Amino acid sequence: MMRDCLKVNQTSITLIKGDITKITADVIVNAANSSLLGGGGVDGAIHRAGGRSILEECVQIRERQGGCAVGEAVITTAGNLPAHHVIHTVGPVWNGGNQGEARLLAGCYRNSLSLAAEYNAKSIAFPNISTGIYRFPKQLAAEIALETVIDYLNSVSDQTGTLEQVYFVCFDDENLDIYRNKLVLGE
Ligand code: AR6
Repeated sequence: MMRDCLKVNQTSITLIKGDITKITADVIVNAANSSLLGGGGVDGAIHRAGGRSILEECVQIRERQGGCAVGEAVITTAGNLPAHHVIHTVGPVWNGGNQGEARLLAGCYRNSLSLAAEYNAKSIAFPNISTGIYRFPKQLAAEIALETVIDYLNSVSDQTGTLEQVYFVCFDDENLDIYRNKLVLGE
């Protein structure tokens, strides 16, 4: 596993190459869909490795609020995973860029961070939301992810923020290279 790191106030942003289901963190984030009932990609991997208790809580959330809107986030147990909680957020499907995709993707990161803060999470791990099945261009997605997380960390720096670690977990080499360039070069 290789790592690159950037510090924003009290919080380290760390790049990890690998499988998010293996990460020990207070929260891992799932790139879900609005149904919350699972799917392929990282969503499928999280439900497979985490077991039925995650799906059971997703079903309860569906009954309460009818799923999860694009850009929003909900939280469940992490079941059998090493993480404590899973935050399920729904990224936008890329449709050319004029359908609010950038704003919605930023919402995924921001809403996941504030939900994690409500649970006093010290660490959170993000996958590269929307850059798989939902076809969001990886370069732009990485810019939005990093900018949104850094802006969030700067905006909460004077409050009692407990977040110590943000991990970006890159599964594919293309995303890893993009994030590494941005973190190391500070682009
Ligand atoms: N750990 C970390 N990242 C992963 C893993 C993993 N185990 N597996 C894949 N990735 P995707 P989306 C990366 O398609 O584009 C599902 O069916 C992958 O390389 O998982 O937001 C949902 O139910 C890519 O960079 O999510 C939705 O219907 C990133 O995760 C839909 O896909 C996101 O790819 C969501 O599409």
